[in-house]
Amino acid sequence: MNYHVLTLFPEMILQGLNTSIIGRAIEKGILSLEAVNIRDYAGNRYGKVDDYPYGGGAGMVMQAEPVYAAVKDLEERMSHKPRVIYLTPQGRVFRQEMAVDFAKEEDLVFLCGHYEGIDERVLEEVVTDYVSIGDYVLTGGELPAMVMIDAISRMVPGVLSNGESGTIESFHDNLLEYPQYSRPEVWRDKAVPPVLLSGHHANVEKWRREESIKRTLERRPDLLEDANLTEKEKKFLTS
Ligand code: 6GU
Repeated sequence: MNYHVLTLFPEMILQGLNTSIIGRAIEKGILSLEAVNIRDYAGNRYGKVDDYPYGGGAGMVMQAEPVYAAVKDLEERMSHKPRVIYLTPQGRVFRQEMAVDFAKEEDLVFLCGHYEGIDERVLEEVVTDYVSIGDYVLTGGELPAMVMIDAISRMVPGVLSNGESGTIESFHDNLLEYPQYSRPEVWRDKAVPPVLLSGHHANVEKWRREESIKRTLERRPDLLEDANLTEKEKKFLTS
């Protein structure tokens, strides 16, 4: 997976993603990360890439041509047309299924806007996916791009060490993860649920499934509509 991030703040992307699991995957060559400074395509000596909005109003708008030139320059170096993701609160809200889908791509281009956004005309020309990370407003697309890159990367084969941990966890099947416990067996008078010490694998699995469903009902009931529950589990929920 090769990530290409178009931004006015390349150092933010490079610093934010060179640690921990993602940094290791880049070192191993499973992922690559390139941050392109849109300012390098300004076409003037000052690196100015924004101007006042037509029709008036507050703030500045990022102009079409520098963004267009940066995207075209990237595309010329590729043998196929990549998906170009524009980070915007007006996009489809990012979910785990989308991370799984994006992880199948060879290249992904992230376009980060700032100020009051980017001239609509270049968005119409180059953007394939409009994505938001939730219903609140941020100052730019860099943090959302980093959030998406983190979530997508852990779905790329070889990035996580334990092959299991990419699927058996929160949002697999639209259920939240079951609670986890480690040593000691008793901590401040709180004991680990006995079934986890029983060594009875089937009972452990049954308990975890029930805890997942209970927890989802309590904290994220909205997820249950799309969860894959058995008839018996559905009855348990309505009882
Ligand atoms: Cl993708 N961008 C900005 N600027 N704000 C957001 C967002 C994206 N997603 C939620 N809020």
